[in-house]
Amino acid sequence: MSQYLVKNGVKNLIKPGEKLITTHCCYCGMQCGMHIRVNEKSGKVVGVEPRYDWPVTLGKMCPKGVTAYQTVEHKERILKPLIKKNGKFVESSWEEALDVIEVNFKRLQKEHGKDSVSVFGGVSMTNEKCYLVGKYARVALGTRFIDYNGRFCMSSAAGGALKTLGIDRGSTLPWTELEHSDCFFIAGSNTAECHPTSIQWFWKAKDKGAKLIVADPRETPTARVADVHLDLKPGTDSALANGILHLLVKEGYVDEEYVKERCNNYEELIKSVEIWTPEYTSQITGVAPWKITKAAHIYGMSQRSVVMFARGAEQQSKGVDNVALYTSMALLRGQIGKFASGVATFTGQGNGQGGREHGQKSDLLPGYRKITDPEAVEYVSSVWGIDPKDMPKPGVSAYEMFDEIQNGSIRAMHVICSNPAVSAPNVEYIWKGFEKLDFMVVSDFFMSETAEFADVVLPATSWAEDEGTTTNLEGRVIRIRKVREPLGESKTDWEIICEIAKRMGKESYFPYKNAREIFEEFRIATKGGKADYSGITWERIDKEDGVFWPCPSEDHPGTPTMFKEKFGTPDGKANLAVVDWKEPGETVSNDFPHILTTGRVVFHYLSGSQTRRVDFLMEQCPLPYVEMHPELASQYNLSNGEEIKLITRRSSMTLEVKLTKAIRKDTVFVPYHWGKELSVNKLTNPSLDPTSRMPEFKVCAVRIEKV
Ligand SMILES: Nc1nc2c(c(=O)[nH]1)N[C@H]1C(S)=C(S)[C@@H](COP(=O)(O)OP(=O)(O)OC[C@H]3O[C@@H](n4cnc5c(=O)[nH]c(N)nc54)[C@H](O)[C@@H]3O)O[C@H]1N2
Ligand SMILES: Nc1nc2c(c(=O)[nH]1)N[C@H]1C(S)=C(S)[C@@H](COP(=O)(O)OP(=O)(O)OC[C@H]3O[C@@H](n4cnc5c(=O)[nH]c(N)nc54)[C@H](O)[C@@H]3O)O[C@H]1N2
Ligand code: SF4
Ligand SMILES: [Mo]
Repeated sequence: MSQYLVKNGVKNLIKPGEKLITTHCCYCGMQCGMHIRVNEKSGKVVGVEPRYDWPVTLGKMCPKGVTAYQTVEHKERILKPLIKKNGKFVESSWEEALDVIEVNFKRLQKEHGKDSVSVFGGVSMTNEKCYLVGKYARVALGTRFIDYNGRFCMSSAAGGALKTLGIDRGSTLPWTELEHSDCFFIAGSNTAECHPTSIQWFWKAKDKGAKLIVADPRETPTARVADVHLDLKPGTDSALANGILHLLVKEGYVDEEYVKERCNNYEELIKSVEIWTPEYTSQITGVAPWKITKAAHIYGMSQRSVVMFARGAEQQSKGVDNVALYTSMALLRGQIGKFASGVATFTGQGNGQGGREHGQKSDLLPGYRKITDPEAVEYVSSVWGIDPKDMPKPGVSAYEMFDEIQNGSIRAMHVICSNPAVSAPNVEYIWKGFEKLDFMVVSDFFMSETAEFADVVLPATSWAEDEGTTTNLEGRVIRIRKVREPLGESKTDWEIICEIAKRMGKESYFPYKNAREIFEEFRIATKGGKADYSGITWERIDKEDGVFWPCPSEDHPGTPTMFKEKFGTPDGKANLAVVDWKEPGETVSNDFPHILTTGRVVFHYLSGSQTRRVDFLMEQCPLPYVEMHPELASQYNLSNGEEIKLITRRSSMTLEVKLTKAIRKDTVFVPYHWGKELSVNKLTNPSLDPTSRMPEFKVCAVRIEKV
């Protein structure tokens, strides 16, 4: 007799000798629902089945997701702690590795103060772990220097949302409503490659007549099917958005009543967009005036529209301005807080939303509380059982920590769940920083390019070996299940933190026996904060297919739609953005005449540390390349597949040319999923957004040389 796992009425066949564990994909913010196939006898992960009844992704998965299970039992998994001796890693016991960490952390803190030890976190971890990383830095190490990879990811989206709406919940509406929208304005998102399982919702809406507008310097697969493709020059989003706002105002598309009741700054906005005629906007953005007008008309006439953006618009030295201006389009149209309409950023990493709310950021405490707010410090200190006076001050952003290494303030770093040796901008500076550190620890399950710099590498468990929660791109808190026992001697990130805390004499503050206990403390720590999870229980998540925060009590239904009545600002009103366009951190010149932008391909994930270890994905996309328009290539007499040198003000690298008409003639694009000499971040500009401290991954000036 065949056996089935039945979920929400959907029957999933269980193969003989196997069991199915229901969880979510470890990679992007879509957090696709899946069942992992486990051999009952060996306990090993053997495959994956999509989860058709998961309401957000309905059984769809992408090439990364369907192969993610192969990383769990991968032969390159780190199974024992490693200590570098005479330049070579040697396997050690946990005792020995923890001894080395204890001695070095204590020595450095004694000689140079508590802040000399820093933490660099990541958000491919559960909420429980992300929360604990923040507490680890503040309580176990007592350092102000903590930041995380989300600084390179969601910080501008967060900054823009806080400025305009007062709360940073990535999406103001649930994804399941998208099929009822009649217009999508998508800026700087390669949706089909980076959030592939979203596309089904756009198709459903399109089948009912919805319109699609895409702003991207490249004709991505999503731009190709758009009604209007706004092929803007990289770094000109705030000009484009001002141009659209100008037309919304001039041509009577503003929902005057909504704006009057719910928004500030309308008069100022009218003045500020005055100069942004289609012709002037075109001069700055390079987009034809008729396209700008057509986009404004389509967007202006739609009744249930969603403005969406991703890193294309956000990873700029004015990412916050861009987000605030795009968000203002939705505000002028009165679209936020209503059914099937609103604004959304495409959250990047699996727990990019939850991971940014609970204290890995240099200035945040759990529940989106500010570490500079005495009341917040008071509250969180009481939950943690520490004296508020002992709460460290705010630190600095991810890239700026490397300045602190150079000036001698930071002497040690513990990198948990990130690979900045590939993914940080101006990466040769990062390499120098790692070399300069007196002591470096990395927690990872693979020997990443960052781990290679470490003195001690601790074997963390993968996503499949622990349970907990994540928060998907909608703001829906969901359950991650333990699929198998930890491989080798690997330990979960929270166990590792508890071990080090014990060595630092802070054992009593980290008494957890399981992830569930951390979750229960975390609920209390978030209570009353902007990101309030206190009403969410693991049981509710199971029963309700996830719960949307804020959810302040167990009888509160959660908040799928944000800002129905008021915004999260002190006066409850949204702040329309009144900002002009600014040049990118660096502009083209005779020496560096073209624009370089960077990003992703469907087959790889971030620094590639995981996906470069999956054969199928490497067969599809083994190496980085430069996308270039044939007309630009002809200036240099280049043909497809030829090697060229890309040179920026920081460094140079050699890459193959991939000719395509699907990119602007003044711009080249390189995917960033490779390390060392293949890392395009050797070239990128670390110019930072003044508020979000987001680096400008999306725009720098480049020269091309034939080799
Ligand atoms: N396949 C895959 N999927 C992923 C990831 C991955 O690594 N691989 N990573 C996940 C994570 S963490 C993230 S953050 C997201 C990222 O998701 P996206 O932001 O969609 O991905 P990117 O490729 O970084 O950039 C998106 C687009 O921005 C465009 N762009 C470049 N410069 C500009 C500009 O100045 N303005 C505008 N409007 N557009 C510009 C690029 O041409 C590109 O098509 O994806 C998530 N999903
Ligand atoms: N040029 C350029 N650079 C970029 C970007 C760009 O668009 N262009 N995008 C930026 C963005 S949006 C992002 S999000 C960053 C991401 O940059 P990274 O943080 O470097 O991304 P990952 O490759 O996910 O690195 C995570 C590491 O942690 C390990 N890991 C995974 N899960 C766990 C876990 O649960 N515990 C532990 N301990 N380890 C784990 C993985 O094996 C991997 O080595 O890159 C940024 N860099
Ligand atoms: S990478 Fe993203 S879209 Fe692909 S399967 Fe995983 S969660 Fe889904
Ligand atoms: Mo990201």
